[in-house]
Amino acid sequence: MKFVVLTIFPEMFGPFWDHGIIRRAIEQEKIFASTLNIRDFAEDRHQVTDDRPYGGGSGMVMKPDPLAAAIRAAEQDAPSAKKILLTPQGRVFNQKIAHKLASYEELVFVCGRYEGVDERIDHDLIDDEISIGDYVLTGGELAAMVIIDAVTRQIPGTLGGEDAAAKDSFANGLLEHAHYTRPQVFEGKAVPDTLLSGHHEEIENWRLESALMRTLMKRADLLRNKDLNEKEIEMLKKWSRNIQDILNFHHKAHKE
Ligand code: 9D3
Repeated sequence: MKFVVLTIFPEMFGPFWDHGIIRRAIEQEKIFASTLNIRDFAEDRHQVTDDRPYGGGSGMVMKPDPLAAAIRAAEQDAPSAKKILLTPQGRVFNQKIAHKLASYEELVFVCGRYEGVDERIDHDLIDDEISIGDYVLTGGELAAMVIIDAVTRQIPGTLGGEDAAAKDSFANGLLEHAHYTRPQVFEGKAVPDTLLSGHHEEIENWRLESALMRTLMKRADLLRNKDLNEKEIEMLKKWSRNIQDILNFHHKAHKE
């Protein structure tokens, strides 16, 4: 996978490329990463990339000419790339989109700044528009990093060891089960016995139950959209019966 990022702040990406899973993926040549500075494509003496909006108003607009020249330069470097504009107006990024993007050979990310990019940077130059959520950032750079991080995790062999991408939260529609490491007792709180038992099947069941319970408590919306298997339905029914018993008991206690 080749990532090319167009930005007026290429320095923001140095530390990002240089750490953790991204760094290892680059070292292993699973991904190739580069940035192009949009400012380098401005023709004027001061290499200006923004200008005042026609029609007036506050804020600045990203000029179309340097940006178009930068996108065309990126195309030289990555001719088959899907070109993605990061913008608050884009479709909202999720795990499914991360998985889909990982199937491309090359991706170009266009990071907007200021109030937005000139409207004439359009369909010929951009293939897709993505937002990372409904909150206001100061530019597309952090959004590009979020997407590159999530996409890189989807590339086989980038996570070392086993295929953690398949086990990742959301891949199976559930939040992750609870995790514990040493010490066995921390501030009076012990690790659940099952996890110390060495009994692999019981541990797997415990983890499934933990994942189901956490999803129900924290993200019930995920459960509604998930295809539950028989085991998962049995666990939910068991809790439902337990809760019903508690409610029945309280109901009786109130009547007496
Ligand atoms: C005043 C109206 N604002 C729109 C919500 C203008 C505006 C604010 C911030 C326009 C652009 C930006 C910069 N943001 C991005 O470039 C951006 C972004 C974001 O702000 N949130 C979530 N995803 C993304 S992707 C790019």
